[in-house]
Amino acid sequence: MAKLKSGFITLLGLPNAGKSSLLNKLVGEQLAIVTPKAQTTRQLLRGYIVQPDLEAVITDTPGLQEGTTALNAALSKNAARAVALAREGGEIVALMIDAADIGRRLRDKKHLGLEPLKNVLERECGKLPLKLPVLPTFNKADLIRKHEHRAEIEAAVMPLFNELFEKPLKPIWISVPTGEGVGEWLHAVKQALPLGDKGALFDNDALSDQNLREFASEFIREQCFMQLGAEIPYSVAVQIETFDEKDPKITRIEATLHVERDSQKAVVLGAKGSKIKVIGTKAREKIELLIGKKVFLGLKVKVTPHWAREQKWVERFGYGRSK
Ligand SMILES: Nc1nc2c(ncn2[C@@H]2O[C@H](COP(=O)(O)OP(=O)(O)OP(=O)(O)O)[C@@H](O)[C@H]2O)c(=O)[nH]1
Ligand SMILES: [Mg+2]
Repeated sequence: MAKLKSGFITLLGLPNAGKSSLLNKLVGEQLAIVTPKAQTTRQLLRGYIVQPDLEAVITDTPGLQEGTTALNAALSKNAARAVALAREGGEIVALMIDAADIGRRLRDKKHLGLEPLKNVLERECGKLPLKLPVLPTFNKADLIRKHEHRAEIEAAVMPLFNELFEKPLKPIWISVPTGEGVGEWLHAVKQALPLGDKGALFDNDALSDQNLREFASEFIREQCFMQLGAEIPYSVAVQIETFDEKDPKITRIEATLHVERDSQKAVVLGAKGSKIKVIGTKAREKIELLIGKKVFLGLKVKVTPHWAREQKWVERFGYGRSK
């Protein structure tokens, strides 16, 4: 059996660092949803990198954050769980830093704002430093062009890496839009991964059903970000009620959009249902592209008061456990 580098890569970082953007860039498809807002991703999303000498499953995680609601806590727990899983498999974590944000904070003489990384990892993964290969990934390099600024940012952040992980690898600077450093990043990942059998990581079906449901749910949330005002998307939970692939010609998906208040329901529906219609049409088009099949997408909107504060609902919507 042919051998190549093979294994799991977990993308980790604060909200808005650019994890989903990098996943999309690496898999060459717009799988994960990306928005300028923090706390976009809610699911652990897997993508696949297949090259002649590398096969990897790359997991995008929700940004680590302190749990002020059941939802925040569950999302962080999810991401940290991904790290714990990676640790068992001896795989690699890419901890991503928004270098532009650190640059601004240094200039304004503010806190670096990285405490949630330490707090969450310590709480969820046990004693620090973690024995796990970690690749410090400084993203948004396109916004920090000067070499001395990069050096200053790196010097400010690396002590934290050394506190969190036993032996961090050499940091790499990347930019998702320009592609700077992405080849070098992939090379470093390849070096760190073990040799394995070709095809060993994948079942034939590159995207599992579970993953498809999660992508579908995220695509619907993406359209909420695109079509609705600034705050409402954070109050929307998407629950996939039906994902029926029995008919070879059309996949039937039914989903409920839970919002927290009546007033939000009215906004999501729009005048005579016009908003929910656009959300549904656009999300359906993306889901069809992903699964390569026609999709029927039925959406309903329901008020589930304060769902984000209640463990029961957060869990039922598939966003994980907060405890
Ligand atoms: N200039 C620049 N912007 C970037 C880069 N990478 C990502 N972005 C932008 O940063 C914002 C956040 O990107 P996401 O990929 O959604 O970030 P994330 O880490 O997945 O965020 P969460 O899902 O909230 O944890 C988006 O507006 C991206 O377009 C980069 O290399 N350079
Ligand atoms: Mg994301």
